[in-house]
Amino acid sequence: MSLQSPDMSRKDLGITFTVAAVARRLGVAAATLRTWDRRYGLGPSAHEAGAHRRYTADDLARLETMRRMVNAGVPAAQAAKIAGHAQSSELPTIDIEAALEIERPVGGGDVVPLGSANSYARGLARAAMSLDSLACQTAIVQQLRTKGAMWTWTHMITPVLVGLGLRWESTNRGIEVEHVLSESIISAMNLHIASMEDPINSRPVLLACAPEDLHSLPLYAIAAALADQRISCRILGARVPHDSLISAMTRVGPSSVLIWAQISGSSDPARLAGLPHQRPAARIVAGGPGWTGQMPSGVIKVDSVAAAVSELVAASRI
Ligand code: B12
Repeated sequence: MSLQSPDMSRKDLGITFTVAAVARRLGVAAATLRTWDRRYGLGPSAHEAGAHRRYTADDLARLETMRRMVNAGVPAAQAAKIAGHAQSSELPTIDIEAALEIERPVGGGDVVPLGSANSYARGLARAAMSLDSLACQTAIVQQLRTKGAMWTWTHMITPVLVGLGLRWESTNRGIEVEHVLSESIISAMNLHIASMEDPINSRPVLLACAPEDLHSLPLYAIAAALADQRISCRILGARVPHDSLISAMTRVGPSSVLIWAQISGSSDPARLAGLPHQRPAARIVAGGPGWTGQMPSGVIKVDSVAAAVSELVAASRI
């Protein structure tokens, strides 16, 4: 633990960090850091008379390496061995000035409430809280490949999104975490969608957000779940103006159209009556918790991503 890269020793000037600061920086609980210290000897190596032991920049770099590996699925004991024995040149360089920022107390709310979520969701939340896009993306891609899009969305991603939403609601903080996670989800889902071969549908499915809604993640989850059934989509993305949706429908002649509203008031259901009546007819599905009020006749309302996928699959098979 005493090895220091030339870059770090030049910059760290003996500055050390508390367990709480390191926990914040890495996005792991302080209790986890204590466990890593007790079990694997990856702990603070600086001593201060009469005070708690503190972490050096080198300790921080080793723990960062450990966290990255654990997030990528390496068993903790193996990750600790690699991180503990790594040469200084193999460790990430710690920018001391940026690291010092984490010494500032930030108040409560540094934990994402996850309830009884599984270990995949917990790993994803840790990676997101550390703003580690690559770890988020890799973890999601892995589960998309092994368990499919519906499982990954429902059991890995949704608990983290709900937890981040609750955290934001109670602390007004964490938009940067939401953005990192959102971008990672979109990249991972797009990779999964692009790997689909030989779609079975000749008319595409159109996916759009309601005119004032930025919550586009469910569109990518739906597209990835449809890709698992070899159904191809066109994703129009966030905040799609009504006229643009009409124009897209006219140009591609979809088998079905999904308009997702996550927040109430982001669209007026009455406007759905003005969508073109095509031949053959497109199934119109209004999805998400944001739709309130009476739906025009012929419009199917669904509350969840899973229900939306069922409707769109059925329309693609007619
Ligand atoms: C990611 C996110 C964003 C990203 C979107 C990025 C993108 N490309 O999509 C960004 C940062 C852009 C964003 C912006 C905003 N957001 Co936002 N966002 C979210 C977040 C965290 C996830 C959205 C999502 O994809 N949900 C999809 C899935 C997870 O939701 P769902 O299918 O409806 O699933 C529900 C059920 O499955 C059930 N559920 C399932 N499992 C579990 C487990 C537990 C424990 C619980 C309790 C429930 C539950 O609850 C889920 C949520 O209702 C949600 C939190 C949330 N709970 O949804 C807030 C949330 C939707 N956002 C919210 C708000 C207020 C905003 C902003 C207005 C913030 C602002 N002041 O600027 C803007 C809106 C801008 C706009 N015009 O659209 C509120 C909406 C409140 C409401 N009901 O209207 C939410 C709910 C956060 C909150 N707790 O207050 N957001």
